[in-house]
Amino acid sequence: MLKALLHGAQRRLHYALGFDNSAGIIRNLGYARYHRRCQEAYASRHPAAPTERSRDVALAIQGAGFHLAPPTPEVVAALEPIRAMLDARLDDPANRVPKFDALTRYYLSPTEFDLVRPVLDTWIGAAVAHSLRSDFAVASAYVYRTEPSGDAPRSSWLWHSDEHPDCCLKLFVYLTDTTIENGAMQVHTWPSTRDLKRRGFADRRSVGPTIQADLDDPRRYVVAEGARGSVAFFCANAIHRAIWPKRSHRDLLTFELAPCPSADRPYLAKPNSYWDRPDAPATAIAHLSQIGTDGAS
Ligand SMILES: O=C(O)CCC(=O)C(=O)O
Repeated sequence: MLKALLHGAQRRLHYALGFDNSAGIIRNLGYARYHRRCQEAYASRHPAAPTERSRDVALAIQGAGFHLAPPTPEVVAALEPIRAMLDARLDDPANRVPKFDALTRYYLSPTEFDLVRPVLDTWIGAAVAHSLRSDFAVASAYVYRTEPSGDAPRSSWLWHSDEHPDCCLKLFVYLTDTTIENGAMQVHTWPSTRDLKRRGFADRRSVGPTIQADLDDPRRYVVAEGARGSVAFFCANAIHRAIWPKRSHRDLLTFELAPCPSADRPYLAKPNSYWDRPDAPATAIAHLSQIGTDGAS
């Protein structure tokens, strides 16, 4: 009980200081320092001026923490050659997540990521770089399927913030047409998220009735519906939740991205542990360049 109260107070202090996560003040200053270093390296390479689309995406992410771009022929064409490979991973029962009855998730190997990389090399990568004002590394890439489930909401199915470094971005590339019926994600954009965090939202498992009513108020959140090939750009510290499909299923190709000092968009294949230290990208990049891009040592 005391532990939960202290945890909530600690989170609220971070939010009051203007951070969108509660990873620790020293650590947040480290993330900011690291991001600045990446931005300086990017500026020194004199990147091309942003296109209108990149500028729109950057402004939307900064203002709302979330932007859903409709499908473009370029992204749909980049998905076509990898579709069978991704479907095979999603159809494979070995990739079902044991603690959920209706969730499949598969992290791409470095070799598979190389096949998927052209998706990021479309305007998507330019929009991300412009949003971060830096180049980026791909911390992880995975395919993800949700199907109708009898599970009560828990984990990602409760309103939550991922508590990632503020400079990181998540991307969902829609592999199926996605509506509320097949489990479109729901997101509170920055104004609502920051209001809820400032008023005390801290722990997905312990939410007071007033904040719960505002979390559940459909006038306050966005339902991320879009056709196949849509791209959701998303700061995962914005409060969001997954929804079990009522029928059919929803498939996503997900990328977790972080600023990077080099321009080669390395694939770190490091779910979770990657986020612990702001210097980890530089270390991992040096390591990757020693061992080669297939990850074999
Ligand atoms: O599946 C979804 O719609 C959301 C998943 C989620 O909560 C996350 O990626 O952080």
